[in-house]
This record gives sequence, C-alpha cells and structure tokens, in this order.
Amino acid sequence: MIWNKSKECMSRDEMSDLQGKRLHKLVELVYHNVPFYREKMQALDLTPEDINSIEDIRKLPFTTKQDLRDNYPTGLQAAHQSEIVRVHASSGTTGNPTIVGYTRRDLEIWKECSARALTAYGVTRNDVFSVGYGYGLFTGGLGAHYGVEYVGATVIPTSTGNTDKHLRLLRDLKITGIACTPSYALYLAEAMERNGMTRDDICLRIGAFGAEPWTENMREEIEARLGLQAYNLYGLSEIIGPGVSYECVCKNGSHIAEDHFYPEIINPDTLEPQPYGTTGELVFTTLTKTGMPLLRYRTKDLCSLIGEKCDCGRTNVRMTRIIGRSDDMLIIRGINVFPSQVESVILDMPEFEPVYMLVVDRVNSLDTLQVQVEVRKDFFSDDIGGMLQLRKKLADKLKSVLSISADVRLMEPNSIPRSEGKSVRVIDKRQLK
Ligand code: DLL
Repeated sequence: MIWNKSKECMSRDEMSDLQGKRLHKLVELVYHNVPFYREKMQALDLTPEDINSIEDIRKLPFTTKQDLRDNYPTGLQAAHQSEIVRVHASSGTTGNPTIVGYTRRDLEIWKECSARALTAYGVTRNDVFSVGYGYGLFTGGLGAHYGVEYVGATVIPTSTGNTDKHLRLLRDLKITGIACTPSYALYLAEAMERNGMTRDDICLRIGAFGAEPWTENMREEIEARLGLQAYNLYGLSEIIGPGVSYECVCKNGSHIAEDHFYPEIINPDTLEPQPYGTTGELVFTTLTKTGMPLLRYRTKDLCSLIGEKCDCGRTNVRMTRIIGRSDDMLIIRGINVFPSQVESVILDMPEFEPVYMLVVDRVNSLDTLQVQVEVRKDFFSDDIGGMLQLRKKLADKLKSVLSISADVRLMEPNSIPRSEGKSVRVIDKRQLK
C-alpha cells in the first residue's frame, strides 16, 4: 500500500518542477521573515528572484547547528509566534537545546509523512500500534503517535519506561506494531525472555525503528527475537521529526519525503554537492515548512543517496542507512572509527549480546580504545582459558575491521546499563581531560 501515490510515485520531471516552485516560495518566505537568511543572501548578492528551479539551490547558503545555537531560542522562526501551535526541542549534549516551533500546517505535513512511513511498512487501520518513543520535547513520541492515528490504526502511547507494563500490554492488547529505538527493541526482547515469555506470546508483526544508527545485523537480531519485520525510520527535529525518510518492504534504503524535504549529499570538507552513490554529509532543505524552515541544513549524518527506481513503485529518492555522524566519528590514533563498525563485528558473533560500550581514552599521549561487550549467558563461564580465547577472537576480528587494536573487556550478562531512549555507546574520556 502507498499512502500518497501522487506524491510518492511522481515522475522525476514532475518532482523537480514541484521542488523548484516550492523552493522559490520558501526563499521568499525566509528572505522576508528571517533576518538571518536575508543577511546571508544579501552577502551573496542573492534575492528570491534568483531562485527559480531546484538546481538554483546550490546558490543558497548552508545552515548549521551552530547557526541554530547562535539564534537561540527562536531567531530562525519564520512565522509569528501566534502561528506557532507546538514546540519541540532537540536534546543537545552541549550548549543550548535547539528549539523548533511548528505551525498548524507543519503539523499536518509531519502527520502526512509519518502516515506515509507507517503505510510503507504495511500498517493499516487494523493494527494496534504501541509508540515506545519518549513523549515530550523529543519528537519521537508525538511524531509517530499522530501518524498512527492518521492511518486509522489504534495507538497505544506507551512511551518509555515501565518495560514490564509494556510487555503486558503487548501480550494482552495483542499489539501488532511498535515504534521505538532499535536498542530498546532488543531490551524489550531481553525483558521478555527474562519474564519467561517468548515471541509466540505476542503478536508483533511490524517495527518502526530509528532515532539512532543501527545495522543490518541488528535488524536480523530484532526480527528473530521479536518475530516481526523491522523497518528503518529516520528524521531529525530540526527538519520535522521522524518521517523525513522511511523504508518500504524492499528494505533497501529509506525513501525521502522529497516533496517536503529536499536532500543533498555534500563533501563535508569542500561543501561540494556529491552525485548519487557517493557517501557524504546529508543536507536538507525544508521545502514546505513555515514555522522554522531551514535552507540547506547540514545534518552531520553520513550516508549516500540511491537514485534507481525501487521495486515498491515509489519514485522518491532513497538514502542508505546512516553509517555515522561526521561529528561522532571517532578518530583513534589517526584512524576513523565508527561505532557501527564495532557493532557489526559484535553482532556477527553468536557469543555476544548486542550490548556494548566503547571507551576511548588517552594514556601517555596515545589514544586507547576499550570495547566492553556482554557475553551471552550460554557462553559465559568460569573457564578462564575459554574466556581468553573468546576475547582474542573478538580482538582479532576488530583489528581486521578497524585497523587498530582494541582492548576487549568481556562483561557478564546484564552488566552494561541499558537505555530506553537513544543508547549511549561511546564514552570519550579524551574530551573530558
Ligand atoms: O531522533 C527523530 C526520530 C525519532 C527519528 C524517532 C526516528 C524515530 P533528534 O533527536 O533530533 O530526532 O535526532 C536526530 O538522530 O540526525 C541522526 O543522527 C539520528 N537518527 C535519527 N533516526 C535515525 C536512523 C530524532 N533511523 C539524529 N538511523 C539524526 C540512524 C538516526 N540515525
């Protein structure tokens, strides 16, 4: 099923035409209503009349997270405060949070994108859907919530916390769909097993997972343990929230709602736009938003775009999984390391739980990488020789993938703290020193 065939299956020419028209309107809006953009455009000697097709986007300035911080709290808002009907904020680990104001129209767009995603996964009005993302300033909870209602399925606003109650509801309400972070999905699976439940005690068939990077291995693990089809859901608060892109049943890249969010991939160093298939930093322009529209917002997320037609019939451009962020990429002894590389090694080995932590430090001016990982109950033992062997096996695999050696620490089952929201997988002590 396709929620909005006219927009999700448009011909390329029609789409470019629509994007160009919307871009022109957007530029007019921000030029007149947002001094930050007017000044940036004036510095480039640009007026809205110079932007007439989607190709003209390359003339426009980029926007960064720092620009949002500098204009805290509402300096980039294009709508009058009386038009703003909701505010979300993105969790920053440092500095001011990013405040995002939504107009009524923005909320309609968001609901539409969320419904497109759920329909692409196969959700219908007959589903009972639990939203396990946090409700509140985070966009996950309410973003998924209104999409489920719009599709006409039954929404259970479970939110985070209270895993035992969540499990009970999954079983008793015969919940068929769930939206949460992939790490929480695994946590639920563990809790289920601890409570003596199996996947046959629940009716889950569809999962909408996102808000943090995850891998194909993790997909297989979640699907096997919860007995569902796991789909990727991507988004960010600055752009709108979950629903910016979503997988379809082909599970081969996520379709971008590109009639609303125009994607580009740039080289983060030269800022040059890159062709389809090249990995780089993902940049979005919100073509239709009116609350806090953004021109060429640099997400820091690294991925590539897929231009080929998808077997599902949608023509919207797809993006690959996020392989990391240009700013959470670790540089250890000069080598770029993405936590997702470590994850795929760990998830490839049956001896380990998909729960790990990277601790990066600097000892005598030398970077060190420690990888803590939980050994599965069935493989954990007092046999020191066996444990040392297992440790070496993982260390060797990590070395061959990362090109640097890691100090592997085997941990007892359930000893690494779990998170209900986005998981924390990296502790970089170098920044704290
Ligand atoms: O995480 C919105 C969201 C909620 C998406 C629920 C999907 C599901 P922020 O808190 O602003 O918004 O964080 C956005 O999270 O730039 C990515 O780095 C990361 N991210 C989000 N979805 C995915 C995903 C929400 N599917 C930041 N895969 C983004 C990888 C993701 N990373």
